[in-house]
Amino acid sequence: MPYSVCPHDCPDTCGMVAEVAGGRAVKLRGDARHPVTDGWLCGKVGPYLEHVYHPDRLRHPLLRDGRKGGGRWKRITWDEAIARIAEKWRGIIADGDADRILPYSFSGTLGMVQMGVASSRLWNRLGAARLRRTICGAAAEKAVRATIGARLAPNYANVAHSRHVIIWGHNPASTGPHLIPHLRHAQRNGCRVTVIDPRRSRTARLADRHLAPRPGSDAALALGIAAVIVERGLHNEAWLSANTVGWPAYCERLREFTVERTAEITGLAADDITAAALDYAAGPAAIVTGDGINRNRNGGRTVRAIAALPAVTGAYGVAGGGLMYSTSDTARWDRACIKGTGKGAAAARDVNMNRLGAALTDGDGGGAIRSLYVFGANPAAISPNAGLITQGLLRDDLFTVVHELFMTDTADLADIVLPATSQLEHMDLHSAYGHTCIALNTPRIKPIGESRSNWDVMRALAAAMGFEEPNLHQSTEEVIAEVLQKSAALDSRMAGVTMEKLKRDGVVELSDGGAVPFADLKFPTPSGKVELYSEQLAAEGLEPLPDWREQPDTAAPPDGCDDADGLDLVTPAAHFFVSSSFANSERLCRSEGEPLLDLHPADAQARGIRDGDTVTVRNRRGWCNLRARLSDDVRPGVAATPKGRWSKHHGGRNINWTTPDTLADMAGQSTFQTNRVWVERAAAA
Ligand SMILES: Nc1nc2c(c(=O)[nH]1)N[C@H]1C(S)=C(S)[C@@H](COP(=O)(O)OP(=O)(O)OC[C@H]3O[C@@H](n4cnc5c(=O)[nH]c(N)nc54)[C@H](O)[C@@H]3O)O[C@H]1N2
Ligand SMILES: Nc1nc2c(c(=O)[nH]1)N[C@H]1C(S)=C(S)[C@@H](COP(=O)(O)OP(=O)(O)OC[C@H]3O[C@@H](n4cnc5c(=O)[nH]c(N)nc54)[C@H](O)[C@@H]3O)O[C@H]1N2
Ligand SMILES: [Mo]
Repeated sequence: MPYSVCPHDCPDTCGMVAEVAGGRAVKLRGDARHPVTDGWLCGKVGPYLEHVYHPDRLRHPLLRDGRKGGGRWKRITWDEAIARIAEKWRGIIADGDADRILPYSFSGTLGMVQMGVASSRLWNRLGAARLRRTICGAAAEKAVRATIGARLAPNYANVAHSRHVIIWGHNPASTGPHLIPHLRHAQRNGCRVTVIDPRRSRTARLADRHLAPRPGSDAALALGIAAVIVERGLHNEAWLSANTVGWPAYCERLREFTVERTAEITGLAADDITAAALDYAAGPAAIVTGDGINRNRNGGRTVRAIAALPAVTGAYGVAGGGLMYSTSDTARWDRACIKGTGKGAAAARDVNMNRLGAALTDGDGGGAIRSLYVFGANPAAISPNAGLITQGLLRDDLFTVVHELFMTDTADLADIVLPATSQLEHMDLHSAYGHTCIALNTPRIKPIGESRSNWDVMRALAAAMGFEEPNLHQSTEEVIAEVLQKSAALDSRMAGVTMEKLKRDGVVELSDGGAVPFADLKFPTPSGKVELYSEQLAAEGLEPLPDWREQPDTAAPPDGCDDADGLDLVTPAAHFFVSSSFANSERLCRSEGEPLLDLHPADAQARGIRDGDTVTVRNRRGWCNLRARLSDDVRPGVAATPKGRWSKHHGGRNINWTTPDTLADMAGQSTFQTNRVWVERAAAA
């Protein structure tokens, strides 16, 4: 059957069914047969057809006409666009500067071809700089792999067996909404839910208990909770001895995190920490978390400390227990096939995507980037230290190509803009990070205007560059067929996932939906056990045991500001946007409301700020204006505003003009939530 898959960055990766009449998609609904989608779509993707048929969709390739960012464009043909890009790159390569060509992409689509293949094959062959994909969950991924060996997790339905669920630094009511019915059902059956978040998120409103710690203090909280459990003898000594490495050393570490000290570090009441610990120990208890918790300077340590908790009570491999972080490693894909092994496979240069501004300006240790090719990403709006990125994009000697559905903040600053297809217009294969289904998205309508898919553009570029490798010229369907076939050779469960089956059924559930990973107590770590102590991390010079440190923003206060007057700003997901995607939808902007800064009334009063005032949020990196909302939804000392706004809709700046491009403690991770800002009433315009 013709099947559609939501391509957006979300653990739910929904199955969708589009009705088409006379060549036009007229209706889109969630697939009722999909075990996670269960027939309904979220508030953002429900109106997806408005996105597909949005009057602002880019329809033709465009060439800059006049100064950068001047907003004047000339329509050109695809042939001319491709020829110009190839000519520019041949020149750069002839200068020996292939590694100063940078592809920048991330989460516009999570498709295996339109993102996985498209972000690697051509670029490896070119010998371009390799983008380190660290903006989202790199530290958490590394921490989870180091602790339990792989990103494996029970499905959402697992919480039906839980007596207690801790949702930690994660807001699934907005960011993975198909968990919520399972959670409500569990609550009706007596399960208690604790949400740990410095602000009262939509998920916190559903909880039985809300703990609001200081941002970046969660590693201490996790260690403090473990300490309470161990001190009362509620830990599972036999399980720990049999199934973990480093239990004695970890125990030693816990002594540093008495409940009193944990309370002091986190800003929580000691009694609340103890109560949460006792609930967790009573089990079966699951911990649900995502990548939001790792986007701070303690990101890796935090996830290490959280991932240790299920071992303390022996909750790994138990129905209703475990760590529900990510299912990404469920299927074994043939990564070499996906990525292609061109002669540039060992890239001469890595560019950490969180340091894009630096790479575009002073080169960040290499020569400044000469050509940037952006697809499936909107860094001028959504990457950290956006002011520096904008400054880099304005460089006259930078040749920027942006492949997009819309004229975004990033596209505004390009030399060439190429029109991209939406998910209803191209083919792709999707696995998920919140469940274990694999699904095939098939094209349902003709491309809007002259738009082309990511992979089709790259095939054209490969041809223009004279690259003859067959894997640069396969059709999307050929790519998928080959990857499926090669992956089946690596992973016997993949043998059932064939093109024929996917074309017939749309979605295939890989493991049986109720399976709890690690039930056999085999962990794919070097020791085969849960590694509370990680030799691997030690060998890399990283902290081998879970740990917490005070890790403040590294930037000094702006001139004339006192350190003590700074606020910790968190910028989590917006409910009605996905990162900056959909923030150009009139309907969804209306639902989301105007951009607000949540301030605690005490912090507002100390600054003479009233509800509804326009305020300037600033630090050494930059500033932007927002409207203040006074609310005890945030704890004192913390301010919050969602990510996702397009700068050009709000006077040319958004909150990412203040966010840091400092890297976290592991894996070059972004640190959006270690962001100290100073807030004052805006000067009257
Ligand atoms: N509606 C919507 N859905 C999305 C997205 C979106 O933009 N909008 N983005 C998608 C993407 S790219 C991702 S990675 C996922 C992310 O999904 P989540 O993991 O839910 O990430 P966030 O919303 O960034 O952060 C979750 C919560 O962590 C809190 N938080 C921030 N700092 C701390 C801290 O130090 N400690 C604790 N305990 N909590 C903290 C925030 O207040 C927020 O409520 O969502 C995906 N789904
Ligand atoms: N302040 C703050 N900023 C954050 C975060 C935070 O917590 N706080 N979180 C970060 C996180 S977790 C993430 S993952 C990043 C996400 O950052 P990005 O990956 O840049 O995601 P989007 O902003 O959604 O931009 C994706 C763009 O891809 C385009 N697109 C969609 N489909 C296609 C396609 O098929 N082809 C092409 N060529 N284009 C397509 C869309 O129109 C959209 O403009 O944002 C980060 N930014
Ligand atoms: Mo993300």
